Amino acid sequence: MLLQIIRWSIVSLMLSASPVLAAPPNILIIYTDDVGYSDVSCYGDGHLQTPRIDALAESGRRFTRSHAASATCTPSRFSIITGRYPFRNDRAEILEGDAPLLIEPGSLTVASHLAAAGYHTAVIGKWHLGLGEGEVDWNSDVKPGPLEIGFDRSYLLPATGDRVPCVYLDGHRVENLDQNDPLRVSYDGKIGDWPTGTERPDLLRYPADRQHSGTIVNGVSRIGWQYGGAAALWTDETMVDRFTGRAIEYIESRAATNTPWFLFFNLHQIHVPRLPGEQFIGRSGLGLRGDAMLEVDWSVGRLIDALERLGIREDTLVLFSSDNGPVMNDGYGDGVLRDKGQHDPNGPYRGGKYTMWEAGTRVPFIASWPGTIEPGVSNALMGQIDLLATLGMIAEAPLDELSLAQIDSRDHSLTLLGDNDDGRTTLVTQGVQGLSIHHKNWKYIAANPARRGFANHWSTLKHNQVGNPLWSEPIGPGAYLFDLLSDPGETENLLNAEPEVAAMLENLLERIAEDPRAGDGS
Ligand code: NG6
Ligand code: CA
Repeated sequence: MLLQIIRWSIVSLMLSASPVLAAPPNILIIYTDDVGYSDVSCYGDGHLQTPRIDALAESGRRFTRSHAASATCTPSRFSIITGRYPFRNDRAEILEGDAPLLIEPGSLTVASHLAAAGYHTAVIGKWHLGLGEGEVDWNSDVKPGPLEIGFDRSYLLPATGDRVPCVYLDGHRVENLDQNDPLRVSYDGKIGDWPTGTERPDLLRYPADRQHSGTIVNGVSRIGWQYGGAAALWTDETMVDRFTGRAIEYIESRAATNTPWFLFFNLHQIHVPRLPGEQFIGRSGLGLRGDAMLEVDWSVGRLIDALERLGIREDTLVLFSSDNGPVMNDGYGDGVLRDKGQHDPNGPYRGGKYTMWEAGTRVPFIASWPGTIEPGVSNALMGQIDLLATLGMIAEAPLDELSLAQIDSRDHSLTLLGDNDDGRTTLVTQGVQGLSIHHKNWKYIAANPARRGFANHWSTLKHNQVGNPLWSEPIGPGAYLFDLLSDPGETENLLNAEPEVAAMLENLLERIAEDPRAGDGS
């Protein structure tokens, strides 16, 4: 820690003659949805090409051993924003579209911390961290939300694309809402007279499972029921363009000021429903999922072009990652399994979204800051959990000891910026069935997850009736131990061969669950 502080003080001193470079960088996090390890071509198998993301990686540091905090969205986002492992909050599970805000206003967040350090802060895109305090009235101010936990600006998709309400939220207000056509939302049962997927399958572009057979919007039935707010409905096909446009407008508006900015940019691609813009349909040759990935690449390219056009590329740290691993069938019969060709989004890793297998959380992670980060590849163990402390350090606002004692986030700025290759020694991740822990070359998947309150989402997910095979591979009831160095595909369970290691990791996991200070500071 001390070292980092000294490092930054020296950098500030050395650069004090050059105000542009001396300033902490702008920070852009491009956070994608359900993008697997191998969906980006510089991590991949060559079947799906993402040239603009590859170029970003070539301009910076590409991490091969980096993990989201969880194999699903809400918990991963929770951990980026709060710096706390999601299992510390009982509600940090996949939220419905009318769930209350998960993060306490006034608590430490990456946005509030960077704001206190002098940053202007914004979140654009998918939120899925709840809004309001329960019983949200979508026709008046929807709050508390991001603006109450440290963001200065917000433009959101409230939950997921497959959940109602299918509207954008601009600050506290539903965008384009006609007050004479009030928006109503329910997760308890049908409301209003808009048709549902169950009633009118003939209106659907593609079939849906029971869970996704609620209100039909734009030819797709969603989870939950919505009625009213017709003028405010989104069009899925223009969502990426809409978010990217809003992000560029935000960056342009901030470029005119002297204040650094932080933009948490959350694309909904390539989550279901996969409805990419017309110009991408058929372009990947790998079905809608591949086409959606090309749209992600296009969005990344537009953002980088904007930074270059504004002359702030070298003043901006750009991070690219995903909230969890890949999934094929996730509620809709959109043909992606049939159309995927030779492309394997997992790379060499087992499992996928929802699971504690490696592909559940091991995702692409790229850090690019031309002129500061030397291009290269790092095999250091990294976790999104560390972004709060790491970005705090990069913003020249290291977290104090009191905050660090209460959260799991730790400063790994030296590894992020390429000054060392240390990363973490220990990292906890989770899937819907429970917790796992990485420690050096080992990975331990804990047994009996129910004891940690994960008795879970599994029951809902089982109802997924669309297509085969299953959405991903469930974990068996017992514990697992793998040596990822020799067995990255998690094929050989060493639990019985290495009982001391397993006991040590079970114990370490228990201690971290009790107290963040037992987690990894190195
Ligand atoms: C699940 C949905 C799935 C997806 C997921 C959230 C069912 C059967 N499945 O509950 O389709 O919406 O939630 O994905 O309802 S995430 O990436 O936002 O975590
Ligand atoms: Ca996701």
